[in-house]
Amino acid sequence: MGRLIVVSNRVPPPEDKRASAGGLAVALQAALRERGGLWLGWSGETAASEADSERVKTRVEGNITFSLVDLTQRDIEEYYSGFANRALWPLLHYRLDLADFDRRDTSGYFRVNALFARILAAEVKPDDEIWVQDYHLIPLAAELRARGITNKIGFFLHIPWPPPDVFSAMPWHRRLLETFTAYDLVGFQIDYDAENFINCMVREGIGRETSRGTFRAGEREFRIAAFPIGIETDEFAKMAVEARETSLVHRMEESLENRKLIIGVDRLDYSKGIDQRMLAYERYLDNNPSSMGKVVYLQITPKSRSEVPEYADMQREIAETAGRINGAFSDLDWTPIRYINRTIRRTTLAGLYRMSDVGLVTPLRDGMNLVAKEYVAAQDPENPGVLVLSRFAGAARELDGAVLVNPYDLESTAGAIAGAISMPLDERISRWRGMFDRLRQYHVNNWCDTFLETLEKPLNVPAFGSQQPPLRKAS
Ligand code: GDG
Repeated sequence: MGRLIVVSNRVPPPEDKRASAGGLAVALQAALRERGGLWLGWSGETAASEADSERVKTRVEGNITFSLVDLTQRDIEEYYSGFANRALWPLLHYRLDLADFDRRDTSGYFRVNALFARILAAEVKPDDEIWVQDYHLIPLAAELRARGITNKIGFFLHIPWPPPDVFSAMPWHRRLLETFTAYDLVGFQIDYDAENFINCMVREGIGRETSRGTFRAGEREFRIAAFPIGIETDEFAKMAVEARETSLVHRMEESLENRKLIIGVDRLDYSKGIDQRMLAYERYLDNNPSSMGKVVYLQITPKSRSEVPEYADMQREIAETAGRINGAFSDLDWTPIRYINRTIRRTTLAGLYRMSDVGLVTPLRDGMNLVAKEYVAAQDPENPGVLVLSRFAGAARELDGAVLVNPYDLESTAGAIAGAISMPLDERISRWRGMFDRLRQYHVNNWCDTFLETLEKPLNVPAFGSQQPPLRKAS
């Protein structure tokens, strides 16, 4: 078996700075270590000139080589902040109102993909397998094929895929769709995304499904399937047990003075529905006067993509909503919302999940949502909290013990919060147990292995067997 090559927008930092790496980075590195490999991506640094971005920096850790590319200011603005985060991100999260389709950004996006392909094509050996991660790099395989690369290439999209009427609002929708045909396997988080994608391809007349999950477009035939991403369940559960006893988490507990705790954890992003969530909590307080002074909602929201204007606006709006609710409801010795606008250590986060009575995860649209899974993994089996989860998160297709909500419906979300706060222990345990068992069975390493095994399989062999997580009934 040849090496594995992973390509993603960003590459994880060196080992000594990686203390709290998330499950995805750890799982991909485990897969790379197994076969030896290469991880290519943007360094996060700005190159002084175009010539400088062709000079790849490498870092070697055991049998993994990390290849880091600096991008010019123009590349960063057009490819990353522009097309990836102001066109594709809102479009794929169904937010046409926030999308900015700019010609220059589009050509910057294709230009940077061509740059990565040029760099990679010089490195690829005949039996290497290539795994491309996420929406920043959709045209990469097409660029590699144009340079004569015939290796197996897989692609996994971490975020949702919308139906044709939404996707076709982007002026270059067909051009982008056509580039997918260069892959051997295109993976999505859940079946709904895969279905939407197939509908987009068929609507554009690019090809047709020949059998379930196999798609033909001209001379090329490739697979399309769902691979719901998991977490490092047991490791996270262990971390939560340990973190629960740290002084910081004890301090938090003391400050609560026996009040119930609701927790929300999200990167500051409009897809996460943070503003609506605060409004639903406000509705809950309004509807339940007896809860006044008895519940605290902790929202941890590290800033992200602050260079994108829509994010700066949203940051202000959420801060205003939190301030307004606190102004209206606070008492001398109680503040209903604690809003933290910075990154918390991963271990502390695990301890905070464990001590929370309710995990409030209400994105307006989300590929999967790992916070929902981490919250479940962190719970005390004898006294677990309740997960209140948006039906528009990919995780809702899996986590059948969650209380599902429509985040646009403030009244029913408020009702779900009330129900979760007062849920009896036996119901909490029975809801939690099944979810936890499932998360243990479909660990993030399993996600990684299943994707790579499927990429290796010939098209006439059924895609996957029992290792693939079954999805709950559509609701
Ligand atoms: C994309 C897709 C998909 C958050 N705040 C802090 C912190 N976090 C960590 C969480 C979790 C991760 O960030 C967020 O993951 P999500 O899955 O919730 O969301 P995205 O970042 O949007 O990820 C998503 C995912 O890709 C994987 O495929 O599930 O749908 O949008 O791990 O714990 N971590 C620390 N401090 C924080 O303050 N340490």
